[in-house]
Amino acid sequence: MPSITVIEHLLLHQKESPMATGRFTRLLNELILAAKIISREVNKAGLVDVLGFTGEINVQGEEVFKLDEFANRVLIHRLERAGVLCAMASEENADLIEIPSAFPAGEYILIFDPLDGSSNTESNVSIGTIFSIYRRKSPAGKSVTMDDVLQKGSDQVAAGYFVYGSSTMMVYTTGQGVHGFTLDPSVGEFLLSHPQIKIPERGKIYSINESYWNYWDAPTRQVVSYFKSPDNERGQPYNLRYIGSLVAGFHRNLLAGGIFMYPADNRDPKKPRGKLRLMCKAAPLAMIVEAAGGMATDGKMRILDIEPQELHQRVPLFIGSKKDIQKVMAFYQKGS
Ligand code: P6P
Repeated sequence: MPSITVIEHLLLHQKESPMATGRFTRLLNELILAAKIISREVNKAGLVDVLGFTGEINVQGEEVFKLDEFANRVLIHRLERAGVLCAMASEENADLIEIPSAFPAGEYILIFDPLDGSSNTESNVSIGTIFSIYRRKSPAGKSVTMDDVLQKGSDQVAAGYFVYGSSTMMVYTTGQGVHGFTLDPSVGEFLLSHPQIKIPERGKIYSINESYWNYWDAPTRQVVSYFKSPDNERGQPYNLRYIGSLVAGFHRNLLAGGIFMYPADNRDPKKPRGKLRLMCKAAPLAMIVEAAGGMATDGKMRILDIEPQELHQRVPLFIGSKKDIQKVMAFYQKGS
């Protein structure tokens, strides 16, 4: 297969798409450049002083890793000057990131998690950058409001992630199929390697942190018991694969089939809806999994239908193969 870059693919295969515009390709190009810089730093993390904590605590009350901060800075630096955004939001920043007046503004809004799973950097586990793209709702020229940003996941115009693992990959969708590109470091280009990704209807893998068993409600325990029992529709237990890195776990399940779960638990009264954020993690991955034929729910409703109330709100997440998600919803339906 000839080597096709991301932009060639976008222009070749989605020319009828409203996303095959010069401004959107500019946005993708800047995201790709940021990812190449982050990938280079992640891949040499063990050799230079970018490991470990910065000693700071982020807006979520979590320790900030140097690579987190580095990735966040690279993305903001590249994207603020691209001339295609009117606002950005990052998991690492409490409020909206304004586009400095020195740079031209555009119509898109970018929401991202600069380095998901970064607590794993020290153990060389794959980590990733997740991004979500919306169009502003208010007319150009006016200042951007939180209303422009707090849009349902179904309003995303594109979503994707970069996974920094044994190879660096980019997976994204504009709603017309899900496509995977692998970075060829010898030419510095992401080349099409996984066209039209489709997630198997039923998986063989379930991914969850079972150490929270005692903090889950009854329907959640029934869900987990189902996947580890031989008496399920598969006729044998699913394999448990959990590496504490959402992007890596999601990517494996997207290709092989399976379900990733991070349910609500009662460990922390301040986080009754679980740990994962809706806007910079769940919504973009939900757009991708649906475009690949899968599903994503909070247990009761479609992730993409949730009306966000605040930028960093959290959501229980069940995401992956369609039949496995339908089973989860049936348990919660019965339990409600
Ligand atoms: P726990 C990483 O911090 C992350 O956001 C996801 O990448 C990962 O799946 C999850 O948190 C791990 O959380 O509670 O299982 O350690």
